[in-house]
Amino acid sequence: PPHLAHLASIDLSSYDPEQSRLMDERCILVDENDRAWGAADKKTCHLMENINKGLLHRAFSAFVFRPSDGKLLLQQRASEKITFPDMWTNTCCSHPLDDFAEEKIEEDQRGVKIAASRKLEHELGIPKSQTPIDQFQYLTRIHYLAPSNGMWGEHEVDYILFLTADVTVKPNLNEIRDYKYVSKEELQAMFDHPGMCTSTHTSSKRSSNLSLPGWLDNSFTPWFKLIARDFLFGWWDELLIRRPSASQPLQASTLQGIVDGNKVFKM
Ligand code: DMA
Ligand code: MN
Repeated sequence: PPHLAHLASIDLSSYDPEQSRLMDERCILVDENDRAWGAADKKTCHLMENINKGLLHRAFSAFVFRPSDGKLLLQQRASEKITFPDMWTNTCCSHPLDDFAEEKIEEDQRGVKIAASRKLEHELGIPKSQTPIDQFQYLTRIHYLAPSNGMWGEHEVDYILFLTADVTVKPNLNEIRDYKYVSKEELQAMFDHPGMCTSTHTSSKRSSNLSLPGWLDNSFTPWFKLIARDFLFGWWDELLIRRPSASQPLQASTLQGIVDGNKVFKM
């Protein structure tokens, strides 16, 4: 195990109190092959000082699609978030926690699916009854490293999960600032012209005044850009193509076997 930074010296008092409190959650530490070897609090895991020594933890990225039209639900992270505030990203990301025995189950990726259902409720207010564990489709895992601002960043083995479901969203404003459903074309347009990332639900606008395309500036989280670049659009096409008929709902389970789920893709 790497020698970790002295955490007592890191002061969270300038951050949002609720987000500071959540830094005490305990993440699952893994090696590059996603073998669990320990646990550490979220603060320890997200300090670049520790990440630069190789500290790596397990995470998930959930993508929720609307059955009727195949649109993807995006969220904009709240300004209160300590890492990657205000950025647009996939439906929900977080960590399976060492604090809960059921979130450590590796068979059928059950632990990360349980964590995804828990966080979809916490961040977006989606009742757990609308996100049954068995309905999540695991696609693959990516290993990536991305600095955020100042001393914070991400270094994760991230499980990509798809779910097609009708969900009721009641945003937790400490977590998400905004949300919207987008088609493939609409998401592509957001990447090409990030200044157009306005909302369908609130009047909030993006804070960035850069004119760089969204692929380059801070309009989107780094992991969402990586997943979009290498995987998302292809899988989304498959999801729409494999739809049994226009009147039948999309099923994420039709994507079974589309990618090597045993692999950890290093991005
Ligand atoms: C962490 O996401 C997980 C990934 C894949 C980046 P997050 O920062 O939204 O998680 P949390 O809100 O639980 O800290
Ligand atoms: Mn993380």
